[in-house]
Amino acid sequence: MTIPFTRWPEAFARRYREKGYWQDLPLTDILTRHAGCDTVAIIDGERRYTYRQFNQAVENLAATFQAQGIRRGETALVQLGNVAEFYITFFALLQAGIAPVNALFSHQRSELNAYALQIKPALLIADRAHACFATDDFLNTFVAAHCSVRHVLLRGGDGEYALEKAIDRPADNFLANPTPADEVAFFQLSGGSTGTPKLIPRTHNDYYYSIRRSNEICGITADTRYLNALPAAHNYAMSSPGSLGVFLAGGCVVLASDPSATLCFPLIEQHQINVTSLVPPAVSLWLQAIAEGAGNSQLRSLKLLQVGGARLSASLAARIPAEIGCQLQQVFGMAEGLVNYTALDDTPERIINTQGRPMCPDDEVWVADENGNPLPRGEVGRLMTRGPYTFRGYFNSPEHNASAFDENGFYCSGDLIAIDEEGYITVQGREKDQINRGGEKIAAEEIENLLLRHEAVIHAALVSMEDSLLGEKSCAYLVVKQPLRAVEVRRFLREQGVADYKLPDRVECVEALPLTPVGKVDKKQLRLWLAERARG
Ligand code: AMP
Ligand code: DBH
Repeated sequence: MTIPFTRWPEAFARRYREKGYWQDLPLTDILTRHAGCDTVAIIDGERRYTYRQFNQAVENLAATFQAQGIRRGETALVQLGNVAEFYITFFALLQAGIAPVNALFSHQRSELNAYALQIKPALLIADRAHACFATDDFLNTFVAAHCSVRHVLLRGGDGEYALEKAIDRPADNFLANPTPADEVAFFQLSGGSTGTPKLIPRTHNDYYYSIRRSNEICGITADTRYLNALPAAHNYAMSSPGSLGVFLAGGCVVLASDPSATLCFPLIEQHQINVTSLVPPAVSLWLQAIAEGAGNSQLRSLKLLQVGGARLSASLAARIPAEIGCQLQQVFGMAEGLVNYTALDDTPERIINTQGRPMCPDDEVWVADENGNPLPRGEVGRLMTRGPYTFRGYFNSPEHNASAFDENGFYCSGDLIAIDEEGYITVQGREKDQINRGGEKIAAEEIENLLLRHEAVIHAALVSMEDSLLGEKSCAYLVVKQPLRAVEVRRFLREQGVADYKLPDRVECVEALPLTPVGKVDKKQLRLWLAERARG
């Protein structure tokens, strides 16, 4: 059984192999290469796993999957937070050739159902600590609705359902059986701009390259002590270079459940963390905590702070070296592939003002005008890209792919960028119908569709509004049959089972939505209204 996906054309695959980007190794090699190593790989609260223990745990769990009769080429839906079991499960599934979708821990019923509908998982792995799985109600409904699901393992569960038990049970008969390196290893999540959350097939070859190259650029070694405070399942925290990069180098990953200063500062001091990654709002909160008295003395070991996921203002960027006392690296990436970094030896001016350069010499990036024609260097337009770790199509989405890619296989990310003479990119805006709420992406259409399910809602449009901390928040413009309060709207959406970060921060009921000349909702006009209101 193989998972269907859009492959790179043969000539590209050959070139990517010849140039050494694709090495035909499974992602599990990241771990098995350290199988005999007794240094600490993961610190999760009081728990520590050496690489040897980590490998053993992975083998035990993979053997369970095999004993359960789950075959290579099947899929799993996984929802685990920032816990050691997230990585153990990830590698165990890959060892058994099972491709996971790693839902974010903030996701709820709506997202979980949407993913399951697409991949038809044989296996569900989740956490009793998550509201959806605290009782069996949703679990029973989910298993009844998705008849592909044959097995369930729950962290914090009991009896045959216990994930921990499967991890501790010594493996007999385990035989590594990952999918071939040029097949799908797992699915990454797209922030999306469409009604249903989209899945991104990632192969061993392309993802392994992305991680290996990130390590070179970011200087990750066996001495790296990385604090993972972003959602573990997020592409940034997994691969840029993220925890997988640190495992590849044989370093140590310390887990934090959130990026708050109160949690992270003591962890940095206690574990002598030297690298971590944040989104811009977390940087603001760290700077505020330092200014309000925490100081930066707990952060002395920190050498490198990566910031990405959303636009970092130059003024915030400039404060990092002085006030946090470490080097800044900007990261502009996407779960679809392309990752850009400022280099560690770039000038401060570059590091503060740009989002870096594509990490691979064979990343092809250009800027298109609205008709798809190339623009001269320096001009602002649509980001178009293809390369050895940029996907060629969303899973099972021929219609959306037809508009997301041009005829030469270039992916249009929906970002508006400019590229300077030296190839440095600045992100100038966005064309896709998405809200970037401090790095958490909201597809407007997904929420609009849910809002339209409300009996009082006639029309709905979700737009971004400026926010000093998060960069953007969301506002729902509604045309309604009877007045609706924001709390009612949020409660309704919560009942539909969507993640909290997708709930509108503000709700405006209006007589009618403004339309463009062709009759589409004029979101530019709505954002203008919001800006005018904000100015008072
Ligand atoms: P996703 O498709 O959910 O992986 O989100 C990727 C998107 O996040 C990019 O296309 C950008 O819109 C945004 N993004 C990521 N990093 C940055 C950054 N450093 N600056 C501005 N936008 C960013
Ligand atoms: O926002 C992102 O998706 C992102 C940001 C930085 C990403 O996927 C990445 C680095 O790899």
